[in-house]
Amino acid sequence: MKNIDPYSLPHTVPLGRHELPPLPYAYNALEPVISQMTLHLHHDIHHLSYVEGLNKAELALAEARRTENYALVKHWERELAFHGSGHILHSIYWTVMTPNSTGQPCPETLRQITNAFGSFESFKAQLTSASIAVEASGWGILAWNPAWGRMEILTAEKHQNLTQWGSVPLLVVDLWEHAYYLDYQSRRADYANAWWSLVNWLEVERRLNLAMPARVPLRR
Ligand code: MN3
Repeated sequence: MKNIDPYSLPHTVPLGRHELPPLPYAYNALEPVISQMTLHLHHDIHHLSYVEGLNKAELALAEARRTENYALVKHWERELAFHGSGHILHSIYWTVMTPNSTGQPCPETLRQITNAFGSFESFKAQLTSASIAVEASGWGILAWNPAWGRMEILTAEKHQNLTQWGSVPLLVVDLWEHAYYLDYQSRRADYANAWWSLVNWLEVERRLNLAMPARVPLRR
């Protein structure tokens, strides 16, 4: 397998080089709904700490690969997911707000909302209820599910839950006990190592080619 230099790939955010995107409006633009003080703290301090934490995690994992020392891999994968999801979700949050809202969805959005939820009113009621009910570091999310070809309302109770929102799975390995226990019992590592001989790399390549054009860069 050839060595990939992430610094030379176009359209790639190099490892450890995520940046805080500026707000697309003035800090006082969303008043009185959201105050200038809130936006300053939320954007300049909270979002920045996600960006810094993400960069730190990426560089720590690069160092782990270089030194082949994975002793802290669980910690850094958690950091990667927590800060990565925080950076992605906040970047989207800023851009889906505006002081000049038209107050109603555009035609295709409305068509998809109606298709998925029956009506705009039902959609709004479900998203509002779900957002109010969500616990902890939570988000209400309207998402496009490419597997089913329609919108879905989802919530993230802990936005890290070991994912980065918007990522498209290319290759997955099931590590629930039901996947290996009859064959390997408690020897999960044996299963995880043996599993590699089963991978359908042609399918992974097909999924990669479908996913790559779908890249939606975070606005700057
Ligand atoms: Mn926040």
